[in-house]
Amino acid sequence: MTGFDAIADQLAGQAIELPSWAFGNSGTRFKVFSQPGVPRTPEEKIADAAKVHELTGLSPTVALHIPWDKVEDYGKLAAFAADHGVALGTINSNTFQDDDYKFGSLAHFDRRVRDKAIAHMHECIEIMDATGSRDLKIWLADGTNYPGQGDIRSRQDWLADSLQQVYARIGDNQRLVLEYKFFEPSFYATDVPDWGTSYAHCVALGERAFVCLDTGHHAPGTNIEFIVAQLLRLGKLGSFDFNSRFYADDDLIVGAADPFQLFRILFEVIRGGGYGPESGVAFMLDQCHNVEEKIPGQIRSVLNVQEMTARALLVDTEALTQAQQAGDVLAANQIFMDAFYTDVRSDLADWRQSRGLPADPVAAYNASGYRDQIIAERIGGDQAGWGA
Ligand code: AOS
Ligand code: ZN
Ligand code: ZN
Repeated sequence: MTGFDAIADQLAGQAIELPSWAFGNSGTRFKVFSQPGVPRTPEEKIADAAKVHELTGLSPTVALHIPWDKVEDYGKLAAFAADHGVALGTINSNTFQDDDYKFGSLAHFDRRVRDKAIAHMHECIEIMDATGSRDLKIWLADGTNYPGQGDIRSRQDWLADSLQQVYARIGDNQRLVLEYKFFEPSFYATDVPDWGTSYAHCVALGERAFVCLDTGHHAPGTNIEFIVAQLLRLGKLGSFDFNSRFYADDDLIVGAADPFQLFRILFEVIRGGGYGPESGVAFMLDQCHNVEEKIPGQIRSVLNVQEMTARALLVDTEALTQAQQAGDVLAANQIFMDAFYTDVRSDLADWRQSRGLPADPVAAYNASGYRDQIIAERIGGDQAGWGA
């Protein structure tokens, strides 16, 4: 077997977690645009995510965000998700939309505020116990805007201490994943700016702490696939927040701005043993759909990841190693590019049909009647937390 047939089986286990917030109204700091039919409740967000999974077979879990997805009974919410053919995934904490967090949360100079943020993380872990979720994701808005504003060294110590207290409650089958971002909402210094800082804290915490890599959180020109290779080598790559960007944290459809970068990242994921359910590396989307429709936007996103995964699996690694070790620069580059330029779309359409899935999931969504149904049923849809 060669070509697509040789890699087809490896596509079967692919799972890409959808963010509940992708289905709500969202926007920029300039304007939140509302769309008809958007979910009014966490249940309706889950139903939309389940529709994406039904049509693609690619997204068996949904990430929640607390408090945006707050409900009385999380066990019941997990049962609701199961009834719709999906499970609840990563629990995303929120320590950035409260006046108390103006100067930070886990890295704040005031113990009272740190304790409040730690208590929120503990609440998220209790929710994980109820939902059966594995991962607590921590992204911190902590940082400073002006030189001298804060003691950046002490803030690392406060952060380390706070994280320790959060980690102490992480169960044996649970994980803490710490996301980094080098800017925004603080612009002079953020307290977890880069993979190295996240890695240092995770190593200090222990074996159930991992780094979360959001593809939109790096300076332009950063070689993200190198970070992937390094974190996999160190055994500390926990998860991806996939999206794409032209400028900064644009949160656009993954693979839309730079499919070649996505291909290069996925090649290193596969090369480093980070692909597949056993690897412990979670693929998630962290996106908002401000001007395009949300459900087809999510369908397009998971298909983009699948497409670049297929192309990355197609790299002839044996020939590549030979060319690399012979010092044949151009041959090695050509082998790599040959896989990238392989159009796998019709093979993937056949592959989907052979598994009882629609060949074209976006067309199937358009023909499904689901859009009309939710527009008719959902009057007064909620906006996602972003832009709230
Ligand atoms: C913020 O920039 C981060 O990407 C977060 O991962 C995320 O968008 C937010 O915490 C929603 O969960
Ligand atoms: Zn993110
Ligand atoms: Zn982000």
